[in-house]
Amino acid sequence: MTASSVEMSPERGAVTLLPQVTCPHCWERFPPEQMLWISEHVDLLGDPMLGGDHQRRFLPSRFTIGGDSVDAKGMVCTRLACPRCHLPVPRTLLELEPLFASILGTPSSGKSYFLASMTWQLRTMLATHFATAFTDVDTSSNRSLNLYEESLFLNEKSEEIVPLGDLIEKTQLQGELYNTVSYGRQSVSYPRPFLFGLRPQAHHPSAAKVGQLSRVLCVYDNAGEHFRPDQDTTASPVTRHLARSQLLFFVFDPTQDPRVRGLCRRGDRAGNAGVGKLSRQETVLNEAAARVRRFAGLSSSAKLDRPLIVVLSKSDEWGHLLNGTGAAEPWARLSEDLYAVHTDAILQHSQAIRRLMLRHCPEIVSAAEDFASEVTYIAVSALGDDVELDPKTNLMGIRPSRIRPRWATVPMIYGLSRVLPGLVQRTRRTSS
Ligand SMILES: Nc1nc2c(ncn2[C@@H]2O[C@H](COP(=O)(O)OP(=O)(O)O)[C@@H](O)[C@H]2O)c(=O)[nH]1
Ligand SMILES: [Mg+2]
Ligand SMILES: [Zn+2]
Repeated sequence: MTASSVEMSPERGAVTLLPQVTCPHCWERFPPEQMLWISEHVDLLGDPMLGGDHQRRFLPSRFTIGGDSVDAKGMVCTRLACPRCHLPVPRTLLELEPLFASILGTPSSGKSYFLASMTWQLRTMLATHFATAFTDVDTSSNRSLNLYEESLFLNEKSEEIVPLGDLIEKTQLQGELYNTVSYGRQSVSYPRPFLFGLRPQAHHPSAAKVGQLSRVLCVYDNAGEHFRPDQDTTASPVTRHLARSQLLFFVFDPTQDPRVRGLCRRGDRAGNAGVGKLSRQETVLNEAAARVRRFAGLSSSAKLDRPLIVVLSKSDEWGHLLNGTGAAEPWARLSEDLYAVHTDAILQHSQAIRRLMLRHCPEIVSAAEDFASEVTYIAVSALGDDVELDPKTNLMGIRPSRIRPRWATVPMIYGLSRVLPGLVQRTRRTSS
């Protein structure tokens, strides 16, 4: 396969390959003809970089008429891998540029719940409001996230009160988040990206520019543990992609802040969401800022030139302090089936939160505004207002049928409107 060759795909006709492919794991860029293939034959189990239970990677010399490769034992192969780290690269990345988005925050700040609610709702919201398809790029990359989504939104115990901490199992999160690669004696852990195709649909006003506007959205859920100052060694470059990310989401959990906690709806009840140890959350942001500056080669006073979105989680607990802003989602209708992001509504909401934060946790505002020249504050609840106390266990829980995320898609859709304005439009008008 060469850079200029054309591949046929049944649903879209001829597609053009990009001259350079970006690996979503190690972020190396390389021409598509250097791509490795993943062998299929059982005798070819074992890859020197990935270990004994991974199929060997190879540079093919034989192809089928359909353009798939053939491994050393004669099996047809369809899956591709990065020539540097050997991790799988979905084919969509041969056609579409990646768009990197990183979520960071302290442990238990609500990153995984937010991510699951966001992606579940983006699947419908982007299609119904923004004429954009949002899909998993393949069946394997987003497996653990699909499980979180199912646990929140397709839970079998939909009418029983499920303790909040049990909706997404913590243990399930750990090993699934990283891939380990050996470079000789050095092993490196890469955060596992969640990969989504973003493409304008036929009725999108810019549908003709599908090639320019489509992306593979690569989202990283950074376990907060890795933002301690000593944690980003070469062996675990967990935060290097921060420097490459066009969109940064910092999840701040007001219920973990002792000064806000007393004002929360369910404040100090046992089993409450924020019951983990109270932590200084701005240190994570300061550390992330230092790393981004380091990897991007910026001076220590330079500000990030991309939008930083501070996502304030668990707003079901503290949203009443905002006196009503954020009631309706900030979309303005442009036509029957097309909406735009209503920028004034976002701005107003952001300013209300900023005032609240300045009153209660000013160091978060300073840390964020010191890091990026443009900071937007958005309050979300991954679960909604029906969190309740289970009288039997005295733990906070929710009946899965009553999960109604609040503003969970707003940070990403707003972010997309900033970095891909041709795909997601913005307006200052209210609905037409
Ligand atoms: N009340 C409330 N609790 C939440 C919400 N999102 C998460 N939580 C709670 O916060 C805990 C930590 O969330 P999680 O997403 O696992 O945090 P992570 O470590 O940042 O990924 C969960 O066990 C939930 O109990 C929310 O929207 N509202
Ligand atoms: Mg998590
Ligand atoms: Zn790679």
